[in-house]
Amino acid sequence: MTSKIESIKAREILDSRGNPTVEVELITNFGKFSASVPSGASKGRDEAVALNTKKAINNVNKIIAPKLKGKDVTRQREIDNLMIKLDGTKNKSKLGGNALVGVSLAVCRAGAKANNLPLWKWISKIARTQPLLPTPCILFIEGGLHSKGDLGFQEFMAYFPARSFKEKFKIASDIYKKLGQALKKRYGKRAARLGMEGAFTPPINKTKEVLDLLMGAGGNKINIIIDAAASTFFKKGKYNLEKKKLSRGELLRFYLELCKNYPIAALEDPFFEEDWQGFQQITKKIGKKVTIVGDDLLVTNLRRIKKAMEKKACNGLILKPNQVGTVTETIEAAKYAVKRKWKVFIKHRGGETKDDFIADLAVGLGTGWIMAGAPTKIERMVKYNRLLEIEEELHEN
Ligand code: 2PG
Ligand code: MG
Repeated sequence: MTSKIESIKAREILDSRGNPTVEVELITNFGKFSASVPSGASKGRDEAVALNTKKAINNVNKIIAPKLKGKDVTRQREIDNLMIKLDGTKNKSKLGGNALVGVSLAVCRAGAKANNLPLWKWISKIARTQPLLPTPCILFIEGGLHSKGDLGFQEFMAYFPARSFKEKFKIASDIYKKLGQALKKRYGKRAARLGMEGAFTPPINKTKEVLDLLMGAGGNKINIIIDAAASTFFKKGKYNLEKKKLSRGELLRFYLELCKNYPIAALEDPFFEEDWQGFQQITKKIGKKVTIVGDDLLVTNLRRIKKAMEKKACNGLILKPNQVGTVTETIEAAKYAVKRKWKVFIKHRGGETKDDFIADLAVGLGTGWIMAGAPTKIERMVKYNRLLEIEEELHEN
């Protein structure tokens, strides 16, 4: 049986921030498949362009849909390449990264069904990768653009060693609750305020204070990951942090001290996305011990990943399908990085939907890591819950 696209229709829905976003519905001769598109609050400049939602929807319905009609959904690469060509720009600014990625994810879901495979297995088949359950890096505290407070760094995550995904997730969510209680004791009602991705946003502006609180709740098995999202506090050549204006060298020293005193496993975006020297210096100093991860720096873009490798600017990659626009390009970026011994973290966005594609993506690519926010809000939980389900599927296999 061939598995053909009969029609594609995009519509506007609202994401977790209440902002309009794209949902794609793809109809085939064997069923209906959908996907919805997340969006970032702290975006990298080189990300695939998210067009105004109405424009993106119009591009799916009027330009992409007619071209894909009759195409075989199992030909992911062909379909993605066709969309990339149709768009024709370097950053998907003509049709919109948000238009392309919605269609690409829906096609992938349909391709899995056509092969009667769970999505993660289909992804591992087209990517030629070994499936593996990821370790969840759970979000505990939010600052930066993700909260209303004065905390400079955007995210404080942590992971805990255990034998299964289920256990790792359970330990982390218990600690999340424990931290919540400690914060309530200390700050009362103000501690209940949650950030964009469901983590706590206590009235603290000192990084070290946050780390001490995390250590108190997390115990000695904790491994901390900080997403500084430094582009968001870089202004006029200085890093504005904790009421000080720091030079690159001063910020570097601050990181070195933090890494000396706390069990920090990785630092995401420690410098502004064009501060290549900052990235190079920190990777040289502590890259062997602490993974230096590029998110805004790399935007899941092979061109920037290659540049970062050449410059030895980092040794970890944040992977987000909507930063680049298609499943095929996402797979390429991940494989390129893994092959060169980088750590690859599959990650959600600030604005999310009920779409759980990244859970299957993480397992299918088998890179070992996922970041999907705090264990609270439903748009984050669907990803973790899907991983619990996949863990069972894997054991049954
Ligand atoms: C990040 C992401 C996700 P945003 O910087 O890693 O947490 O944030 O989606 O807001 O760009
Ligand atoms: Mg980031």
